[in-house]
Amino acid sequence: MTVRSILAFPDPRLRRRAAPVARVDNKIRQLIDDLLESMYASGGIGLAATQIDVHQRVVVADVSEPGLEPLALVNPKWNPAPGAEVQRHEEGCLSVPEVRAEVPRYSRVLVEALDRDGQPLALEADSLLAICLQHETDHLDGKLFVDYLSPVKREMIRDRLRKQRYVA
Ligand code: K2U
Ligand code: ZN
Repeated sequence: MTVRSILAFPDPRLRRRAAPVARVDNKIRQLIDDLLESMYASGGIGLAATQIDVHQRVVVADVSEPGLEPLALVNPKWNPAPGAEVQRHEEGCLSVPEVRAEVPRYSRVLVEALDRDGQPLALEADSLLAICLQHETDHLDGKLFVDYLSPVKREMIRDRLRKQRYVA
Protein backbone atom coordinates (compact mmCIF):
# COMPACT_ATOMS: atom_id res chain seq x y z
CA MET A 1 0.00 0.00 0.00
CA THR A 2 1.57 3.24 -1.09
CA VAL A 3 0.29 6.78 -0.71
CA ARG A 4 0.55 8.25 -4.22
CA SER A 5 0.78 11.98 -5.01
CA ILE A 6 -2.36 13.51 -6.51
CA LEU A 7 -2.21 15.48 -9.78
CA ALA A 8 -3.29 19.12 -9.39
CA PHE A 9 -5.34 21.25 -11.83
CA PRO A 10 -4.53 22.44 -14.45
CA ASP A 11 -2.19 19.44 -15.05
CA PRO A 12 -3.05 18.17 -18.57
CA ARG A 13 -2.73 14.56 -17.40
CA LEU A 14 -6.04 15.09 -15.53
CA ARG A 15 -7.63 15.48 -18.97
CA ARG A 16 -6.70 12.02 -20.28
CA ARG A 17 -9.49 9.50 -20.83
CA ALA A 18 -8.83 6.32 -18.81
CA ALA A 19 -8.80 2.93 -20.58
CA PRO A 20 -11.17 0.10 -19.59
CA VAL A 21 -9.57 -2.62 -17.45
CA ALA A 22 -9.31 -5.86 -19.45
CA ARG A 23 -8.77 -8.19 -16.49
CA VAL A 24 -8.99 -7.59 -12.71
CA ASP A 25 -5.65 -9.08 -11.61
CA ASN A 26 -3.27 -8.52 -8.68
CA LYS A 27 -1.91 -5.38 -10.36
CA ILE A 28 -5.43 -3.86 -10.35
CA ARG A 29 -5.95 -4.99 -6.75
CA GLN A 30 -2.67 -3.25 -5.82
CA LEU A 31 -3.92 -0.11 -7.61
CA ILE A 32 -7.18 -0.29 -5.61
CA ASP A 33 -5.24 -0.55 -2.34
CA ASP A 34 -3.01 2.39 -3.31
CA LEU A 35 -6.08 4.45 -4.28
CA LEU A 36 -7.78 3.72 -0.92
CA GLU A 37 -4.58 4.50 1.00
CA SER A 38 -4.08 7.77 -0.93
CA MET A 39 -7.74 8.75 -0.49
CA TYR A 40 -7.69 8.21 3.30
CA ALA A 41 -4.31 9.97 3.59
CA SER A 42 -5.74 13.08 1.89
CA GLY A 43 -9.06 13.09 3.81
CA GLY A 44 -11.03 12.39 0.65
CA ILE A 45 -14.22 10.34 0.33
CA GLY A 46 -13.51 9.35 -3.26
CA LEU A 47 -10.53 9.05 -5.63
CA ALA A 48 -10.10 8.08 -9.30
CA ALA A 49 -7.02 6.37 -10.77
CA THR A 50 -6.62 9.35 -13.15
CA GLN A 51 -5.79 11.54 -10.16
CA ILE A 52 -2.69 9.46 -9.36
CA ASP A 53 -1.68 9.48 -13.05
CA VAL A 54 -2.85 5.91 -13.70
CA HIS A 55 -5.15 5.97 -16.72
CA GLN A 56 -7.27 2.90 -16.08
CA ARG A 57 -10.99 2.91 -15.26
CA VAL A 58 -10.82 2.30 -11.49
CA VAL A 59 -12.35 4.45 -8.71
CA VAL A 60 -12.68 4.08 -4.93
CA ALA A 61 -15.09 5.71 -2.48
CA ASP A 62 -15.85 5.60 1.24
CA VAL A 63 -18.49 8.11 2.26
CA SER A 64 -19.00 6.59 5.73
CA GLU A 65 -16.37 6.68 8.50
CA PRO A 66 -12.94 5.99 6.98
CA GLY A 67 -12.44 2.26 6.50
CA LEU A 68 -16.04 1.30 7.32
CA GLU A 69 -17.31 0.69 3.77
CA PRO A 70 -14.49 1.01 1.25
CA LEU A 71 -15.94 0.66 -2.24
CA ALA A 72 -13.77 -0.21 -5.26
CA LEU A 73 -15.34 -0.03 -8.73
CA VAL A 74 -13.63 -1.28 -11.92
CA ASN A 75 -15.04 -0.09 -15.27
CA PRO A 76 -17.88 1.77 -13.50
CA LYS A 77 -20.96 2.82 -15.52
CA TRP A 78 -23.91 4.73 -14.08
CA ASN A 79 -27.38 5.79 -15.23
CA PRO A 80 -29.86 8.08 -13.49
CA ALA A 81 -32.23 6.03 -11.30
CA PRO A 82 -35.92 6.22 -12.39
CA GLY A 83 -37.42 9.37 -10.89
CA ALA A 84 -34.05 10.84 -9.96
CA GLU A 85 -33.88 14.60 -10.26
CA VAL A 86 -30.92 16.92 -10.91
CA GLN A 87 -29.77 18.73 -7.78
CA ARG A 88 -26.96 21.26 -7.25
CA HIS A 89 -24.51 20.44 -4.44
CA GLU A 90 -21.29 22.12 -3.30
CA GLU A 91 -18.30 19.99 -4.33
CA GLY A 92 -14.58 19.94 -3.69
CA CYS A 93 -11.83 18.00 -5.43
CA LEU A 94 -8.50 16.72 -4.19
CA SER A 95 -7.04 17.84 -7.52
CA VAL A 96 -8.37 21.39 -7.21
CA PRO A 97 -7.32 22.40 -3.68
CA GLU A 98 -9.26 25.06 -1.71
CA VAL A 99 -11.96 25.40 -4.37
CA ARG A 100 -15.64 24.74 -3.62
CA ALA A 101 -18.38 25.21 -6.21
CA GLU A 102 -21.96 24.11 -6.80
CA VAL A 103 -22.34 21.39 -9.44
CA PRO A 104 -25.51 19.79 -10.88
CA ARG A 105 -25.70 16.02 -10.30
CA TYR A 106 -28.43 13.32 -10.35
CA SER A 107 -29.82 12.65 -6.85
CA ARG A 108 -29.83 8.83 -7.37
CA VAL A 109 -27.87 6.63 -9.80
CA LEU A 110 -27.79 2.94 -10.72
CA VAL A 111 -24.16 1.82 -10.89
CA GLU A 112 -22.69 -1.25 -12.61
CA ALA A 113 -19.03 -2.25 -12.25
CA LEU A 114 -16.66 -5.09 -11.46
CA ASP A 115 -15.48 -5.48 -7.86
CA ARG A 116 -11.90 -6.12 -6.70
CA ASP A 117 -12.36 -9.85 -7.48
CA GLY A 118 -13.56 -9.11 -11.00
CA GLN A 119 -17.18 -10.05 -10.09
CA PRO A 120 -20.07 -7.98 -11.52
CA LEU A 121 -21.45 -5.50 -8.99
CA ALA A 122 -24.65 -3.43 -9.20
CA LEU A 123 -25.69 -0.82 -6.67
CA GLU A 124 -28.13 2.04 -6.31
CA ALA A 125 -26.48 5.11 -4.81
CA ASP A 126 -28.16 8.23 -3.45
CA SER A 127 -27.12 11.42 -1.59
CA LEU A 128 -23.37 11.87 -1.06
CA LEU A 129 -22.39 8.51 -2.60
CA ALA A 130 -24.35 9.32 -5.78
CA ILE A 131 -22.58 12.68 -6.07
CA CYS A 132 -19.20 11.11 -5.32
CA LEU A 133 -19.54 8.36 -7.95
CA GLN A 134 -20.63 10.85 -10.62
CA HIS A 135 -17.65 13.06 -9.65
CA GLU A 136 -15.22 10.09 -9.82
CA THR A 137 -16.45 8.71 -13.16
CA ASP A 138 -16.05 12.23 -14.57
CA HIS A 139 -12.36 12.02 -13.59
CA LEU A 140 -12.03 8.83 -15.68
CA ASP A 141 -13.31 10.82 -18.68
CA GLY A 142 -10.85 13.67 -18.06
CA LYS A 143 -13.66 15.89 -16.71
CA LEU A 144 -13.29 18.08 -13.58
CA PHE A 145 -16.05 19.69 -11.50
CA VAL A 146 -14.69 23.13 -12.49
CA ASP A 147 -15.77 22.32 -16.07
CA TYR A 148 -19.36 22.92 -14.95
CA LEU A 149 -18.47 26.53 -14.03
CA SER A 150 -18.37 29.48 -16.41
CA PRO A 151 -15.07 29.93 -18.34
CA VAL A 152 -14.56 33.20 -16.42
CA LYS A 153 -14.77 31.44 -13.02
CA ARG A 154 -12.54 28.62 -14.26
CA GLU A 155 -9.92 31.14 -15.44
CA MET A 156 -10.04 32.87 -12.02
CA ILE A 157 -9.41 29.52 -10.31
CA ARG A 158 -6.51 28.75 -12.69
CA ASP A 159 -4.92 32.15 -11.98
CA ARG A 160 -5.36 31.82 -8.22
CA LEU A 161 -3.79 28.33 -8.16
CA ARG A 162 -0.93 29.49 -10.40
CA LYS A 163 -0.17 32.42 -8.05
CA GLN A 164 -0.38 30.12 -5.00
CA ARG A 165 2.09 27.76 -6.62
CA TYR A 166 4.69 30.51 -7.24
CA VAL A 167 4.11 32.17 -3.86
CA ALA A 168 4.49 28.83 -2.11
O1 K2U B 1 -12.35 12.98 -6.48
C1 K2U B 1 -11.91 13.71 -5.59
O2 K2U B 1 -11.18 14.68 -5.81
C2 K2U B 1 -12.36 13.46 -4.16
C3 K2U B 1 -13.61 14.27 -3.98
C4 K2U B 1 -14.79 13.37 -4.06
C5 K2U B 1 -16.06 14.14 -3.86
C6 K2U B 1 -16.27 15.40 -4.45
C7 K2U B 1 -17.48 16.06 -4.24
C8 K2U B 1 -18.48 15.50 -3.46
C9 K2U B 1 -18.25 14.25 -2.88
C10 K2U B 1 -17.04 13.59 -3.08
C11 K2U B 1 -13.59 15.08 -2.68
O3 K2U B 1 -12.65 16.08 -2.70
S1 K2U B 1 -13.25 14.21 -1.25
C12 K2U B 1 -13.27 15.61 -0.12
C13 K2U B 1 -14.67 15.83 0.37
C14 K2U B 1 -14.96 15.30 1.61
C15 K2U B 1 -16.26 15.42 2.10
C16 K2U B 1 -17.27 16.03 1.34
C17 K2U B 1 -16.96 16.55 0.08
C18 K2U B 1 -15.66 16.45 -0.41
ZN1 ZN C 1 -12.08 15.16 -7.82
